Formats: sequence, structure tokens, C-alpha cells
Amino acid sequence: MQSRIVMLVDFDYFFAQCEELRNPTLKDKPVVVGVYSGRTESSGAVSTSNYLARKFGVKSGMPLFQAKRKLEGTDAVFLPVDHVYYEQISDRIMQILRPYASNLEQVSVDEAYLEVTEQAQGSFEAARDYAQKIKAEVKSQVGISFSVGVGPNKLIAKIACDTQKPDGLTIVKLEEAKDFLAPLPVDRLLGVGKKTSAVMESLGIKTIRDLANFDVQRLVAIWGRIPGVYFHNAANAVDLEPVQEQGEAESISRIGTLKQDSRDLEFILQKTDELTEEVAKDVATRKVSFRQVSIYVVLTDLSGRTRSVTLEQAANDRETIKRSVRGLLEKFLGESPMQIRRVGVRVSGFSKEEQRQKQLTSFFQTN
Ligand code: DCP
Ligand code: CA
Ligand code: CA
Repeated sequence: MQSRIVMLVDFDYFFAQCEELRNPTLKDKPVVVGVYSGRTESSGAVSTSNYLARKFGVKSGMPLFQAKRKLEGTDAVFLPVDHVYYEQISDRIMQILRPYASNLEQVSVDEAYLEVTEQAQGSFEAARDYAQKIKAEVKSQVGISFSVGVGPNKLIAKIACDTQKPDGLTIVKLEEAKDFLAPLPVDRLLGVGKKTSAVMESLGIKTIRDLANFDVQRLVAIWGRIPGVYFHNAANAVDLEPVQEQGEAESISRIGTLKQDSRDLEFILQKTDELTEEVAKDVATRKVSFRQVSIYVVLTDLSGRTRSVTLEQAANDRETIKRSVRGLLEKFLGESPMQIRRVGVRVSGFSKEEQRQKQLTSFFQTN
């Protein structure tokens, strides 16, 4: 049977895996990445942890002191979040993924949907090989592993992906989709939060099977037409949401290594000009305008710094990027005595009017 084929790619233990990437000695230790609130040494919360730390019971969102307690007596490493670095890695992976799909929709720093119906010719067997090929390519080029869910639509791809991590590949074919969802609790559906699932439970709806069998008119009477129909369709594995290319990326960036460590402005600008060319090409292809230009520098001690400037008016041209980058670099060199090893150029703050707002999206935001 021919089917639409959608993939959801979700990078494994992402922030912690990025930390392992730049420091491979972390790999055999529990690694916890957290946001430090600064009041005391361990006040704050866990952003994520590697799978070794998870074995000790560490979870995202947990207070750091609790994670410390769980890992007492181990050689666990605690690190502060470095969003700029994770976004650089994320951007590189997204750039590798993009040509594999007819459409790519980035939904967060570590997740993207890929429309691959044509590439897999509607065959889930072909989609399996295709997914493996993409995994191998990202692994060899960037060194990051991810999990993939493959399904006849976004809804199924997402839930399929969650069933097998890390380095998972889960395929749910069109004809299997309804049975796959049936036994799961309703809150596995996007848009069914605590409040909604409590109301559903009071109606005797616990599993997605219960929801699928529930009268759609009653759902509409309780939640309104759009959510009611959405719940009914989703429970029946029906999801027509397209994989939307537009507005998917929050930034466009490139990073590169200097031929030698340096703090010579003109020498560094040769490199950033090259990077700017590539960024400007992407800006043109995606027809976006940006409000922010940033530089990212990695110093010889491998620490990273970022500097940004917000433009008075949105721009979309290469000269604006070059001018801003020069200003930022001059300023940075004036402030820091360190040698620079790597540099990056980024544009962000894309114009709002290009980001399509859909009814369903606004429904999720208020739910
Ligand atoms: N994150 C966070 N705070 C949370 C949850 C997540 O800061 N409460 C961040 C850190 C994660 C990233 O978002 O690395 C992606 O979140 P995921 O839920 O996809 O979790 P991971 O990628 O860490 O792990 P998994 O392997 O389960 O996907
Ligand atoms: Ca995720
Ligand atoms: Ca993830």
C-alpha cells in the first residue's frame, strides 16, 4: 500500500551528547548539564543528562542538588548549559538533514520532521534504509547520534520515535498505526496535557483506544470544534498536518577553524568573510530577513564566547553581515587578550511575518 512517509529525528540526550563530543573523556562518566541559578553552588535544575547518569535516576527538570545526591560516590561531571554551542551543532546537523527531505521542519533545537514520501517512494522498507543512511552520515560528519521515528504522518512519527531511544529507529506503517496508538495513554497525544487528560479520564477515556471510540460530537461539545475534531482524528491515527519548511529555523550559522590561532583582525576576517558568503546564500535561499548578527569564537583554551548586535532594521544582505561581524570582532579583540582558534557567523531574529501561524498551533499554546 502506498503511503505518505514522514520521519521525526530527535537527537539523543542532546546537550549532554554535545558535551561528550567536545570532551570524549566524559563518555564513560555520568554527565549532567544544568542551569545554575547561582544562589548556591548546586541550586538550579537539570537540563539533561547522559544515559549513564539516567541509570542513577537523574531526570530533566530535577533540582541539581537531588541529582548530586543520586550520583554521590561516582565520577559524575556537572556542566553549565552552553546554548550557543548546542545550536551550532544543531545547525550543522540540520544542514546535513535538509537535502534528504522534500520538506524539513525544525521544531526545536534537537528535533525535525522530514517529508520523505518521494525519496522512499512510499515504501516503509525503503524508508528504513534511508533512515539508516542519514544516521550514518550525521554520525560520521558531526559525531552525534539520534533516534528516528518513521510513520504515515507527523503524529505517528513523533510517538514512534519516543518508543526507542537512544540511537533508535522505529517504523510504524500506515496499516499498523491505529493499533500502535490504541493501548497508549491519551496524554501521549500532542495537545493532551494534564488538564485535558483529567477531564478525559472523568469521561472514562484513558487510552487512545477509548478516545478513538468516543463519540466525536461529544468531544466537540466539550472542547469546541477544532480541538474536538483534532482529538478524534489523532486517536484514529489521522493527521494531515504538512511538514512545513517555512519559519523552521531560528538562525542560520556557519563555523570554521582558522588555519592558525590568531588575534589578527584582517586574518580572522578572511575566514568570517568565507562563512558570511555561505550564511548569505542560505538567507537568500530561505528568503528570510534577520534582525540579529552574532559572532561565535572558540579560544585556544577551547572555551566559547559569543557577541551579538541587533540591527535597527531587518536586513537580508551579505554586506550588513560583514559590517556587523567586523564591528563585533574588533570589539571582542579589544576586550580579550586570548588567541582565537575557531570563528562562527550567525544571523537570527527572522522576520515574524514569514512564520505562519496556524489555528492548531495557537490552540496548543493555550492548552
Ligand atoms: N531540556 C531542558 N530542560 C528540560 C528538558 C529538555 O533544558 N526539562 C533540553 C536539554 C535536552 C534538550 O532540551 O538535551 C532536548 O530535550 P529532549 O527531551 O529531547 O531530551 P534529550 O535530548 O536530552 O534526551 P533524549 O535522548 O531522551 O531525547
Ligand atoms: Ca526532543
Ligand atoms: Ca532528544
